[in-house]
Amino acid sequence: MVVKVFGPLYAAPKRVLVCLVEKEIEFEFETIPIDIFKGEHKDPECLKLQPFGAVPVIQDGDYTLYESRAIVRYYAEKYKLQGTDLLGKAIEERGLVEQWLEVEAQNYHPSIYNLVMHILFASGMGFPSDPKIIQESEEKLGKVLDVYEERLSKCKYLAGDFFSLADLSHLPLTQYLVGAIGKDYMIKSRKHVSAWWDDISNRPSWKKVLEFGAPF
Ligand SMILES: N[C@@H](CCC(=O)N[C@@H](CS)C(=O)NCC(=O)O)C(=O)O
Repeated sequence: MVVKVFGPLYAAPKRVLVCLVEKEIEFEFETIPIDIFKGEHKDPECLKLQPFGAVPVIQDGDYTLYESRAIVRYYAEKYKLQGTDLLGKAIEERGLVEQWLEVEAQNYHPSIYNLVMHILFASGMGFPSDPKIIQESEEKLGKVLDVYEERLSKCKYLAGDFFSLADLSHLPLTQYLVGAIGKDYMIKSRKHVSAWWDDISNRPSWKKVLEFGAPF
């Protein structure tokens, strides 16, 4: 069965791609380019697949799924016994994977997303970059990273001593933070966060996804 991934070059789709590579289904997926800067994600055909007008969407046979974190949970479960186990073995480990996935979505993502939008994309997307939002987002993200520093001083990865979906989910936007938006000091100034980032960003799966290219 070939998995189709719509909109592969952006951050949220990369969350899906790195999961597919970790689960060793990389030779069974096909990417369908969608240019969000040309508004292709709002075309009627795309809206039929993702009615909120965003990527990624996957089509796995006649099964369609959107929302990147739902998609990675789906594949981690569907291919539980193949490739890297991304969910933990015991139910308590699974609980912690889910907890840190939620932390990524609810605490980490909003601040880093604002930084990316206001530092990188504001002019391209036709809205003014707001220095107040940038400053407040950096402060909020710093506080979140302080919690991560404490957590990662006790275990190698967020959910424990095993790489999981929780860590994987941080890859795309943290890559912007250390790269294109030039705030790598936020990671490097925190010893345990820095060691964690070095570890997860050097995984062959992520290096492979970066080779697929990025618009920025
Ligand atoms: N919660 C969604 C967010 C997806 C999302 O924001 N995708 C971006 C690309 S990284 C997008 O399609 N942006 C276009 C838009 O929102 O108009 C998910 O995780 O799948």
